[in-house]
Amino acid sequence: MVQVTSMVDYENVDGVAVLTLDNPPVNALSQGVRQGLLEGVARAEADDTVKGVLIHCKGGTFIAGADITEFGSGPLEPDLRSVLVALDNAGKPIVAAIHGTALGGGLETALCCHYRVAVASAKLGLPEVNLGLLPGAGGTQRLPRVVGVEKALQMVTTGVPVSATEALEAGLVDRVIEGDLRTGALAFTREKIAQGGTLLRIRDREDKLQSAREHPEIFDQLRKAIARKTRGFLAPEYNIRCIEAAVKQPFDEGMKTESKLFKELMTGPQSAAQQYFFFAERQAGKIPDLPKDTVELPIARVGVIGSGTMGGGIAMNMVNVGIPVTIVEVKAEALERGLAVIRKNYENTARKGRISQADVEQRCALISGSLDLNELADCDLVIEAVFEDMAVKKDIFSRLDGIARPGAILASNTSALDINEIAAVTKRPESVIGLHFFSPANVMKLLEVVRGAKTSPEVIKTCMSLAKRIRKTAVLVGVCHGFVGNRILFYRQRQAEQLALEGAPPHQVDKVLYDFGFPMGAFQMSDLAGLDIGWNAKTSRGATVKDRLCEMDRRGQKTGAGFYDYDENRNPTPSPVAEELFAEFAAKAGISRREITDEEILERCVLPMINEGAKILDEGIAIRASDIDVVYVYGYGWPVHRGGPMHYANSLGLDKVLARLRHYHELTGDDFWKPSQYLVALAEKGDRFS
Ligand code: T1G
Repeated sequence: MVQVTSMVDYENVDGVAVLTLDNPPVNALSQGVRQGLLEGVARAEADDTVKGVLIHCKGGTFIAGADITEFGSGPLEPDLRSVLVALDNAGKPIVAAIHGTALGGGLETALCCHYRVAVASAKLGLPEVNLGLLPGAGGTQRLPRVVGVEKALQMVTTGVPVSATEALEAGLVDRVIEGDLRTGALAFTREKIAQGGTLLRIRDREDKLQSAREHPEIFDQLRKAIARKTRGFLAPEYNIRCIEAAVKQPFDEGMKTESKLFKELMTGPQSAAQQYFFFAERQAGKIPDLPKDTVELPIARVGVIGSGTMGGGIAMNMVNVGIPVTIVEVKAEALERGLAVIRKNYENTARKGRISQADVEQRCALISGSLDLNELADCDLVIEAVFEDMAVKKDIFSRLDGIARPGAILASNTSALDINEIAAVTKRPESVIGLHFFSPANVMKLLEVVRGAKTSPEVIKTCMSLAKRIRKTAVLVGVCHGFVGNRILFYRQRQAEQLALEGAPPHQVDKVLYDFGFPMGAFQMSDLAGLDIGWNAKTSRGATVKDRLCEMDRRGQKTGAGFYDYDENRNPTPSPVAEELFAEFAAKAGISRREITDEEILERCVLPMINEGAKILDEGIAIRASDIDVVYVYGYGWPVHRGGPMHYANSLGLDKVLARLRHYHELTGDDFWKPSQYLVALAEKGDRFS
């Protein structure tokens, strides 16, 4: 065994040069790996006793891609492309042995081997599009030559990997290895050595390109099909152009096209934002003040109080990963309705082929319903998901405190209320926490985990770990009204309504936010959520446009009208009623209305979000700026190609953000615009949100 570099070993095993990569945690193609591959292949080529080469990895996975942490620094020799040329031009058969995930540059490396074998649990993909990039080491030119153009298009534009079985069917993998991978791969390599014959390089294959040459319309068909989902993103389109180049250009020309488009993306703001977000999402799971040896509590059974939209969605998250749930309601018909909705959701998913009917039955069987809170006595975690009213929640937690077993975690799904106040009615404040799911709870990735003043490290660690188990991205936040996401949202919504008073019709405000990249604008979002959240018909006195709309029973999509009018398919049309109300309120307030530019609308909606984010950091409600960005991308649809409000502020420059906040503060005299002291301090030092 020879150590070629610190990350690559070389061993001649009876005529097969085995290159073993060891670069934890994911065997990324760091400089030491690239150097080791290049020298290892050269050594094998020069050694006459070597008849073939096997590349495999230690640890949990085959190469998971280029080393993203190297992207910011200048190119470190040897660059990946030159390493892969050496593999591609080798005179002896090279086999890649794949386990875990062969992704990005990892799959591109495997595509420059003559053969690929994998264990059944392996996955293979080109997820660069998720980083705002495209495969920059020949993946867009080789993959279609192996799996065909349509499959390649799907893989590079979605970034979704394929299983080893799918890869075998598509010809991406030559054999699925049973038992020990290294042993099986060695035997396979010896077979190929014994077989002899001409070594066929993928770059020389043209057969899988013919169909697309005859039907070039498939490219525009795909563009049309993904237009809505990829709106505003450059990378999907650039990936398509590279696959088109593979079909229309000779291999080497296609490689030049790929390289040119890769560089354009790599130097652009979108991939910077998406690379930033890749690490931001992983940072969110790191809690600095949680002792390393904090014990994680077992969660074997969960109780959910409330079988409404949120309660049902929360329950689904748990049974999706095999955790049994007891749902408690106060009325039988509400419970039956809630259980029926859960089953209907699963059956719809099964109808789309995403789960089997057996899955539906298995998951529904894990949910039991009850009208008796005492049924939750043996739960390890109880999540309250009832009406957003503090008195109701306090009553429930006080009763629950006497029912739940000692050590059970008591969580509220409240979207804004004070967890400390709820904890105070129990004898176990150390076990009380907020688990703020986002609607629809079984779909949205974000989970705001709200730590109370007395919440214990064990409870925090257990909830952060549970989030990962139910495939959510958890962000730990502190207690304030609205925590992180909704607190920032309140500021955007207030300014959106102010803009409508001053003359920008709701649909103009919404279009600006939609064009920025949000899935919908402020007013459409309010209509979707319902204008009557927190509204009380008994006490309502028409003090705001929203109150007046609720009093007119225009409470949003659910009543067919709110800020917009809705047809039977819930398609919105601007509502004269809402616009007249804004004009009426403006007149009463002595506001002279005017045409407002889209630029002003965007600035006045986004700056308050950034400013509130800075205050949240200053108050310690969020651990880091990137956590706020994770909340906004995963909870509110902030376009990931703009990184999140705090990353966006950095890209604007905090000095500019501060100057504009001061402009509006002076113009309006309203402290709504008063810049956060923390932001002032950063801007004046020429700093950024870290
Ligand atoms: N580079 C550097 N670090 C990486 C990394 C990478 N490619 N992938 C993961 N990590 C770190 C991650 O930050 C975390 O660090 C730890 O590994 C565990 O990750 C030229 C240009 C492989 C499926 O996009 O999808 O190749 O937080 O928490 O849940 O064409 O990581 O522990 O300090 O995600 O088990 C293409 C990205 C790159 C794959 C494992 N490849 N990675 O998931 O662990 S661009 C990717 C993943 C490229 C070429 C192009 C996942 C995973 P820390 P983790 P996991």
